[in-house]
Amino acid sequence: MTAQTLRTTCNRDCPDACAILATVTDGVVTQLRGDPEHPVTRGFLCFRTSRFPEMAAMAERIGQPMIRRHGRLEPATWEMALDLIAKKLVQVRSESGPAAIFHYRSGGSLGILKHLSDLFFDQFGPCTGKVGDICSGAGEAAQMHDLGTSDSNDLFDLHNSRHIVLWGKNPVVSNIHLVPVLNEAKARGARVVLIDPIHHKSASLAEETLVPAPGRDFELAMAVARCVLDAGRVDPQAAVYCDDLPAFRSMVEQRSVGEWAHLADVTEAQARALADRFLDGPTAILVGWGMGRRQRGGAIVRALDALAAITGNLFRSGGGVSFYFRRRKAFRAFGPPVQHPRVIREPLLGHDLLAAKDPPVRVLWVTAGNPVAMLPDSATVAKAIEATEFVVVADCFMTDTARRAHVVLPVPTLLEDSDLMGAYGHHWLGESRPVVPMPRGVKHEVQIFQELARRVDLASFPQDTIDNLKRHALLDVAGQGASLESLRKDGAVRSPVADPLLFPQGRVFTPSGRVQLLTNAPPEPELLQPPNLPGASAPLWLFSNSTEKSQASQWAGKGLGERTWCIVHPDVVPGLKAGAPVRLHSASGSLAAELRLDPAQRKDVVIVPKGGHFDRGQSANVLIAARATDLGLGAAYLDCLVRIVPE
Ligand SMILES: Nc1nc2c(c(=O)[nH]1)N[C@H]1C(S)=C(S)[C@@H](COP(=O)(O)OP(=O)(O)OC[C@H]3O[C@@H](n4cnc5c(=O)[nH]c(N)nc54)[C@H](O)[C@@H]3O)O[C@H]1N2
Ligand SMILES: Nc1nc2c(c(=O)[nH]1)N[C@H]1C(S)=C(S)[C@@H](COP(=O)(O)OP(=O)(O)OC[C@H]3O[C@@H](n4cnc5c(=O)[nH]c(N)nc54)[C@H](O)[C@@H]3O)O[C@H]1N2
Ligand code: SF4
Ligand SMILES: [Mo]
Repeated sequence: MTAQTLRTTCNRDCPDACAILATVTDGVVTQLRGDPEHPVTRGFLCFRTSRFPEMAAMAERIGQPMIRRHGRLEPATWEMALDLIAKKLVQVRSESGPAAIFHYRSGGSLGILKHLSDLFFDQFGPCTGKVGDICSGAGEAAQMHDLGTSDSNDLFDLHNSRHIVLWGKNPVVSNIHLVPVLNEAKARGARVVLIDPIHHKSASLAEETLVPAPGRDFELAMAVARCVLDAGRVDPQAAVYCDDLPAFRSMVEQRSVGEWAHLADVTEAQARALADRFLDGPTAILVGWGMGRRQRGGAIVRALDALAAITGNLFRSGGGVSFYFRRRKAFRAFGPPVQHPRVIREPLLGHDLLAAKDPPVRVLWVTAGNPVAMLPDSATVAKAIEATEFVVVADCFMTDTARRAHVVLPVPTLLEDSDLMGAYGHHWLGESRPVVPMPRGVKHEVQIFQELARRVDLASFPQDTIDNLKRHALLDVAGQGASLESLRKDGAVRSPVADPLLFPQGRVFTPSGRVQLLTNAPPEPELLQPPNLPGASAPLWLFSNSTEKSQASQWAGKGLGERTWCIVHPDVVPGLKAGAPVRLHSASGSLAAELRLDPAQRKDVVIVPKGGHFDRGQSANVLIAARATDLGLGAAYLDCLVRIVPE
């Protein structure tokens, strides 16, 4: 028996980008551990990756290309699959123009080489592309507008915080390597507060938890701002580094602290205590993802930017308003920004795909995503994909989307991949390298596009080796300690282009150099009422939150039996017992679930897991209407009302 330890970097859509140590015994991965030397990974991995081999064994791995014949997907050779695709791409481009081809890439792997698929379709077309970002669109757009960037101070600057506000964030589940940093900050005296309408595991990290009404964070931020204004404690420099302070002030002064707090469904005392934190030493806001996934999501994040600015916390060590770490900043792009002849809005993908005319979308290429399960209004997404003439899906596993493809192309898993990774939860860069070879029938995506490029005579598409493509991506930072060789030697390197403090000069990166404060309260969200069937509960806000054991739709559903589950306060469904079969109804659809009860939850919410599979009847997205956020074309997943009916 020969055991070796090999290194790689996790490529999942997760803030942590962990450094993995894989023990490989006789060619088989026998253990996955976090690298103890990596400053953020610290020797541990999450459940879903430490158990990867057994989870992968349960999922339906795609081991060779498949082509649909007579309505069924059947095994095929790479020659056949790539010849067929090349012929179709060229034919559709010449008959209908490149806009008839739509390339959709999601975050199944965050490797930078995955962007070569964008380059291929740009050079071949340019083709139709997606706009918006269902994940972080609203929050990023808000910060770009206010601050000219969406990035963060160094993660370990949290050691200098007096208060840390986890605003709509559940690190124990979805950003687990933040937890040790929070614990260290606490040991140095930091005090953590959590603001979330849902009671979850991260409450154990906080000395205080605020449980506002869903989507009312704007009002809560206004209550805090009003306390700061009334106390005359606005940072004396704020008028210099912010635009529109007087207009911001008049917006805040439209209501009293008590009125704003009432709208947010917190007590006035809670709002005042939160304001006191912002005025008591450096306070960092860690902005989570949930409240940005609402129609007012952009305005909510803008309100948090404003709070950090007026309280003087934006530029201070231990402060800041951190939503994202710019994970691609260190990497040189493979081509100029893509100019699409037409765009499909990601949050409205089903609708836009069906509505596309002159030309219609005839070819759809999906990579690193499962839009049928994960985009809002899944039923329409499924219908639109089924109505498309030719669909190619590149994935490692059989998904709801792959099942609807005409050609399925198998790609490596995170243990077989070779790529470069930045992180959106810290500033370290890492390399992923195969710890086991990919199965014989599988191809690296770069190789797929290189082979296709040769078939469609795309001479400009890079035919370099993967290592050389990595070297290209690192050209701007290689001379500053982040060469491919250093990444290999050291396991991970801190990005040389990330300053310890995001705004070291005390100026933001907007065109005026000043923070753009929001000046108007956002309009009320439009909520679609669920049908009031006999025996139905009152309308409840639907939360479809991350769960520890699954990554979006990957591994979701395993061990769930026939039904997914939903959690409510017992008073929501008087007389019903845990385990009872129920059905959730929204204005868009219905979902069967098993009831779970939790007296710690608000009485106006219901929680289901994010990521349930569509074909198993477990996707929360059948309930969720496709609507965009106010900024950044995010998806308003969480502005969804449902009622529960016993089955
Ligand atoms: N285990 C696991 N980890 C993951 C993922 C996963 O699927 N599983 N997904 C990854 C991805 S794609 C991303 S983008 C990230 C983040 O992944 P997300 O799926 O966004 O993470 P969640 O943990 O669901 O965090 C959202 C939080 O926002 C809260 N929230 C919702 N609405 C509101 C509101 O109106 N106000 C406030 N204050 N809070 C609100 C929710 O209750 C929840 O606690 O995590 C990544 N990490
Ligand atoms: N209801 C609800 N819906 C949500 C959310 C929510 O909170 N609630 N969260 C949203 C968020 S934050 C996100 S980011 C999206 C996530 O949505 P998706 O990005 O569609 O997420 P996954 O289901 O993880 O699909 C990724 C796919 O990529 C595949 N994959 C893995 N590695 C590779 C690779 O190297 N190459 C290729 N080609 N494929 C690979 C995986 O097997 C998987 O099938 O879902 C969104 N949808
Ligand atoms: S999914 Fe996230 S937490 Fe888990 S190993 Fe990968 S990067 Fe780390
Ligand atoms: Mo995401």
